[in-house]
Amino acid sequence: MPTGNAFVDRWVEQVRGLTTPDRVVVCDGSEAEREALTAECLASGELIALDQQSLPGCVLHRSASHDVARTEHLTFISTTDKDDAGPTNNWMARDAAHARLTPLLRGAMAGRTMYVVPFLMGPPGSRFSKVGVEVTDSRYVVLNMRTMTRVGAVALDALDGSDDFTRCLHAMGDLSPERRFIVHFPEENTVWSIGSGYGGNALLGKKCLALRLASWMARQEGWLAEHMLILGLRSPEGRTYYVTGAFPSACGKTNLAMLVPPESMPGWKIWTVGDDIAWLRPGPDGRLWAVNPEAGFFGVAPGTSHKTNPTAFEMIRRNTIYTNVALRPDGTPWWEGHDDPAPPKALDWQGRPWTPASKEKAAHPNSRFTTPATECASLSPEFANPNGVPIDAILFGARRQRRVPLVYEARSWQHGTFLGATLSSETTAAATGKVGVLRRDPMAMLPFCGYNMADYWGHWLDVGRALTRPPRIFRVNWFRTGDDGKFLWPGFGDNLRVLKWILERCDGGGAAVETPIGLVPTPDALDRNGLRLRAETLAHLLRVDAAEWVEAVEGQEHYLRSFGSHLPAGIYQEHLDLARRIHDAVAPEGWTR
Ligand code: GTP
Ligand code: SPV
Ligand code: MN
Repeated sequence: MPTGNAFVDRWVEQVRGLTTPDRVVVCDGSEAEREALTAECLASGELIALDQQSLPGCVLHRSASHDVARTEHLTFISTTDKDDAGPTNNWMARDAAHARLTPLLRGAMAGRTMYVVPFLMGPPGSRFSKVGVEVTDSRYVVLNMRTMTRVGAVALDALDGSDDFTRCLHAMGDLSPERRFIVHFPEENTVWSIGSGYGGNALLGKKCLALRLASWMARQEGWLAEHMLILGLRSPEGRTYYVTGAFPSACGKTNLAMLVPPESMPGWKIWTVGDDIAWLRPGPDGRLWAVNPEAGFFGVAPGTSHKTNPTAFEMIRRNTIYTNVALRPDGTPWWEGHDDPAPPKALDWQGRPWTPASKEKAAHPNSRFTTPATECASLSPEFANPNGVPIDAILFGARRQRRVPLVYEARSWQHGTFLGATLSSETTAAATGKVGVLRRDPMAMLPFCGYNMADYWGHWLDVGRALTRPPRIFRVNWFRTGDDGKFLWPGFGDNLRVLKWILERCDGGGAAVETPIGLVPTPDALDRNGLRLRAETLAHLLRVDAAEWVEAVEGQEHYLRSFGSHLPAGIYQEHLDLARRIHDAVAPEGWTR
């Protein structure tokens, strides 16, 4: 069945010859297609129906038990020159990648159906948008792609007969991590993924195209592809602002993007533009403009409740694919951090009997929901605006139990780029490996930058130079803990208090104090109306203890130097300036360098 695009058809033929499926189906994105695929999945057991009375259109998927998160050690950038991938990426020579993956792909779809999914990332008719075609032998992947991207004629129309599309080849293989590879070929605008059905490994429009390959294209074309939420805010005075935020995986983007203002802050209105990926371009007005290339949300289920994120909680009651959550006897899902107490009995994420006495979690910590953006009550009217939205502020956020204050402002675009470049965060369940380990995650892009990280920082500085009205840049941390290990800041809706100060700063107001690391709000500058927080706690949240930064700065020196000649001078200069300010702050009186 041809797509009508000769380049697509020729590539699909090649893939068919290699993977030898029994059948080839070109997806059109129609409702009938969704119904048919869902029915097949329900019959095969790939999906389990949930209670359709309370959760219309909702289904549950259980993945293989060792295929539940991104596998960063099996993710590669394959370029001619190793230096182009840089020291933070796994690199595979092109020939070596072909030699390793071709045997795994050969005959990989025998006895199965190969689905051809033409998809558009970004709004139709937008100069931001990019086309991909994913070929996959997983119906679950097709159903997820239909929610997360714009599938069918809308993509082929955007392609308009050209060969300007990302070739996304996905095969389930035997799901063994021994034979799992996610390889990106930026020079050929191609991704090969085999051996995983998990979101970031298998929905190739998302992290593979929209971040790794897009970041490569963006460098060439003068824009930025970022792991960022996009949020709109209207103040009680009626001014509208847009903010983006780069936080590492499972560090709060979806929650911030759907923030519900606390009752004590009446008059604020919040809109969700995106929760995971932003494509940013300098506009003719010298401002930075953003679109969300996705069409749905692939969000973390645990911790999602009426209390924490009512917008998401309501949104996932319809047309949602749940992956690896627990199942209650009444056909409804449950997870840790749900409003309902633990059910007396349930099936855990692997389908095994579970009770509150069980040692293991009922839902996988990286269990997810896949929901169309159109189900989100706070979806911005500008969501599909081909021009995007103009950005006032950029946030870099991460999980940091210690040292990093609730919020501080960069002095300039270059200083802000430095704050992003030196971002570190405690690891989460979104990727396989140990949770809670502090690691560098520059711009929250460590796992997603498709080229040399230091060149990427240089590109940030270049983009900044193309802006006459650049967004202001801030560092935020909702996750500082007290001596008892508990979060000091209430987070979620109350994060609006921090955003309010940020927007005041953008308008030239908002009281701040200079510290060696940047500008921190005075305690009174934060709106505390209705907030029950002890003065000592707030002081702790805002504290910058220069002595604690001495060690951090030493580690940074080593880290930045590891990028060698690729390190932009401006970034190193910011490091030297920080080191000097920290030194001056801790040096005893009369002590000179
Ligand atoms: P990815 O989809 O993996 O990129 O993650 P994300 O950045 O969108 O993370 P998400 O908003 O889904 O949050 C992940 C976890 O952090 C959830 O369990 C949330 O409940 C929790 N979380 C989010 N915001 C806050 C906050 O302000 N404070 C606290 N304490 N936890 C938060
Ligand atoms: C993340 O891990 O940052 C996610 C989920 O947003 S995934 O699409 O699997 O990468
Ligand atoms: Mn993400």
